[in-house]
Order: sequence, then C-alpha cells, then structure tokens
Amino acid sequence: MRFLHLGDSHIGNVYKDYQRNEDIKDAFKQVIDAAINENVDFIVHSGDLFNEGNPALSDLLFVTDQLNRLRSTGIKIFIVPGSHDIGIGEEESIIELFDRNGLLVNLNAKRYVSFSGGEIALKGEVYRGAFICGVKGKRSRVEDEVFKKLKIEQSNENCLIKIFIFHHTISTLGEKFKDLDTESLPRGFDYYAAGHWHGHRDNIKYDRGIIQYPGSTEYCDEKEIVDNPNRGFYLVDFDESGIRNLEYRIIKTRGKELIELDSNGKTAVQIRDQIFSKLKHSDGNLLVIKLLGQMQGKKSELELLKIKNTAKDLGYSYVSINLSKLADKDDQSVEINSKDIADVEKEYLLKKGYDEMGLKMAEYLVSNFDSGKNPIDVKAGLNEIFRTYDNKKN
Ligand SMILES: [Mn+2]
Repeated sequence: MRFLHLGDSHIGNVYKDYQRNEDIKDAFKQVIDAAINENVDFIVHSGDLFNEGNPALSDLLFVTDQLNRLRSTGIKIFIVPGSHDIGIGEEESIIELFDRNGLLVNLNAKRYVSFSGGEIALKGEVYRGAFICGVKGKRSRVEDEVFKKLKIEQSNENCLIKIFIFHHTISTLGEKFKDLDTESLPRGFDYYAAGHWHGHRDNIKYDRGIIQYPGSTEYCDEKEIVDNPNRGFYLVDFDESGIRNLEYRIIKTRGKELIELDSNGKTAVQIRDQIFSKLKHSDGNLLVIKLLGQMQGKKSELELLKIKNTAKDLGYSYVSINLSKLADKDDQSVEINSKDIADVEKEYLLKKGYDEMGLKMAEYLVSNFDSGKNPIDVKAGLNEIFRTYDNKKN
C-alpha cells in the first residue's frame, strides 16, 4: 500500500501577485499528478487546503477540478481543516462543503466527533489497511485542551498502520513557535501527518511512530522564499510490517535569487544603479532584494516601482524589495518629551505624521504583538478599525 502526504497548499490569494497565486495552484496540481502517476491508494492532507475560509469562485473551481481527477482515478483524500480553511467566526469550514459533495473526506465532520462527559470522542476511517483520524487546526493559540479531552475510538480491523493528522506547531520545533506540546499528541500511531509549519521536518520520533511535516507546497511569503530550500510532499509505502519506505518528493518551483545590498551612505540613485548592475536576464525566477544600512536621502526616492518593472522586463516573475533593515534620514532621531511608554509611542507617531486612524492601528498592533492571537484575528481587528474610520469619512 502507498499513500501520499501533503499539507498547507494554500489555494487562494496568498500574494497580491496573480502569477504567484497561479504558481501555488501549479504546485498543487503537480502533487495531484504525482498521486495519479504513482498510483497511490489514498492521500492525506494535513490542513490549509485553501488560504482563506471563503475562497474565490475560481479557486473553488480549480480545487473541484483537481479533486475530480482524483475521484475518477479512485484515489480518496482524507483531510482535517487547517487554521486557514476556517472563516472568521465560522463553525464549519470550506472543507465541509467538499466533504458533502463527496470530493474528499473531512475527518472532523460531525459524524466523526462527539462530546460526552467532558470527553471528545473521535472516530476515524479504516481504508486500505490504514486507520486514519485527526484533529483540525484552530485559529487561536494553545489548543492542548482539545488534546487532553481526546478519546480516540481506534479500530484494529484490517489495520496495518495508524495515521493521525493534525495542524499544529509542536514544541519540538521550538518553544517560540509552538501552539501544542508535542507530548499532548495521542499515542499509539505509526505516522503523524503534521501541518501548519511551512518548513519541512522529517522523522521526529514520537511514541512508536514518526511525526512528519511536509511543509507548504509553495513558498507562501518572502521569508519562506529566502529560508526554505525547496517544497515537497511524502510518498509512504506500508505493509504488514508497518511503514516500509518513505520518500520526500520535491515539487518543481521557480528558481530564486537573493540580492543583499549594503546601502550605508548611498543615495537612492546609487542604490538603484547597484541593484540594476546585479540583475541579469531571468527565466521567471523569484527575486528578493534586501536593503540594509542607513541610506542618504529618503526611501521614497528609491522608486521601487521602477526597480520592480526593470526586473520584470528582464524576466523575473516576482520581485520583492525588503526595506525593513533600511534606515533613511527620516529614521534619524525624533525628540520625545513624554515619559509614559504609551505616550512616547503616540508622540513619536504623531511627529512621524500618523493620522488618528494610523495611531489607533499602531496602538492596536503594539498591544497585540506577541499576544498569541492568530494573525487572521489580528487582521480582522485592523479591518474593524479601518471600517470605523472609513465610515466616519463617508
Ligand atoms: Mn498554513
């Protein structure tokens, strides 16, 4: 028997860039191609099939088409909703729609989960020699509670291996990132199909099994482009003796180039010229430009659009220019008279020319920094502020 494990495919508007979102779809299609070509018995997806809980029609149609390809070749796909598949304030997720249409199996559909006496009883499926069950991702941090109450009704009938799907960042990956203690995971499984962490991590030993993070199927932001060497999924063979073979298969993604430029003491024109001198003709590569140091003049003089357009004309498919480590003359000292930290922040921002809405947003972001809130919720809060001030204007 053979199954394919992928996660975090994020179909949707990950980027503002149309081509990048198409790249994300292409990566997903490559995985479906592989599943069909490798004749797998089934697929396990560890959540974040979509990038948002209310995807655009074109994304819904794309996924429907790909899942129909699987259905027509008899390959079942088992999934739990990821944190991104669930809309803000929604009980159900977009995954449920596909389950009800018979295009996939949502292992957290109501028929698998029941609550009684402070316990959460979780059922799974036995399919082609594997028992498969899982727990969906959450939009807030720390969900150990669910795992503490979990009572899995495991079936041993015709079962060669046991697979547990989850969508959390476990403490083994680093305390800083964790939203679940590794030890909270249920015991007794052979393969823990993990999602949520976009980098890939193999062979984390746990109880009698292994925890596997395939990572996202495409780079979902500039940091992932820079940090991650490649994207991929797992092909797993098993028989009576358990897991027999495990392969990490790489997805074909675009080539990438990183230009880091020390901009200390340089003018916008000098910086731009230096960037231009480093660019060459490209066959659709991703380009990340990082500017460091204290430049002369203002960042706005860099004319980022001009740099981006020049790079695109040379054939780069995506250009990101990172100015977070670049200072300009406006970043030089501002005199502050306030004493209280909140007042210092406010005075600083006012002197920087922020308006009332900008101040509210900054205040909100600072108070939510490292709060453990999910970025989606923080974004919703920001939108709320935006709407409040936008309504005032109209
Ligand atoms: Mn994700």
